[in-house]
Amino acid sequence: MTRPKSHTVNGCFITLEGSEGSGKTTCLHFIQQWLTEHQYDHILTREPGGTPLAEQLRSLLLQPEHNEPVDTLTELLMMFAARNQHCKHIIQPALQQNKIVVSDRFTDTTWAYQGAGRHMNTQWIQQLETMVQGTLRPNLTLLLDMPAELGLKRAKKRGNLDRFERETLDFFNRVREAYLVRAKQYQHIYRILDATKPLADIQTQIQTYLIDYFT
Ligand code: T5A
Repeated sequence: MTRPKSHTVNGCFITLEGSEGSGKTTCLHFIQQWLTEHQYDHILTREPGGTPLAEQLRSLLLQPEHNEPVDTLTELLMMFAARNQHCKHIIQPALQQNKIVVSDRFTDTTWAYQGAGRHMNTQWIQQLETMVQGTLRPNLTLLLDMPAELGLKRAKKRGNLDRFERETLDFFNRVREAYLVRAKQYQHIYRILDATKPLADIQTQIQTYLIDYFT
């Protein structure tokens, strides 16, 4: 299959964002299929995670039970420790090789979950973002937006809730609101998708955004 139009990609960073169960992982596979069909050199990755060490941090972060309370600053630092490994070993090298990097979550999740959800000091997030990423920011962020109740219902269907999925509805309402505020603030990067729609409709919309971006 040929590309929609002749286009050279000089490295491009796409992120998928949204609350629990909004369909990010499902959409990631659709994007992979689309990029493969159109012969774009790409990698798929996720946060927290993406490298062996970052994946170990992910397991610790998602593990529901610990023998001590997880302090919110510890959580924030672990997210950025994992991100640092991810940026240095996966994202930046791939972008330098002019690949398209598609990540299931990135720092916008931190702004929404730790910033709004946990009420963490946003200056700390800002400082860590600069320290870890320098100027690295997504070129395109697809936000799967839906009422928090619906996403949690989908996530709960799978059973075995992780540490975040056990949070309150208020927490996830704050997360959703923070995403929508960021989408407004960074309109040139964000594209909002209605995650309550049937998957086929969402995929059509994603395809439109991808064609729009790459052509
Ligand atoms: N975290 C992460 C932070 O707090 N700070 C950070 O900085 C970072 C990076 C990671 C957790 O870590 C937190 C946030 C998260 O809580 P995760 O597994 O990456 O965990 O994120 P989750 O949101 O928990 O992932 P989920 O798998 O729950 O949700 P997805 O990927 O959004 O949803 P998906 O695709 O698995 O779909 C869920 C179900 O819905 C169905 C699917 O088939 C599936 O069964 N579905 C649909 N059903 C109907 N209509 C549609 N349109 C559908 N789309 C999907």
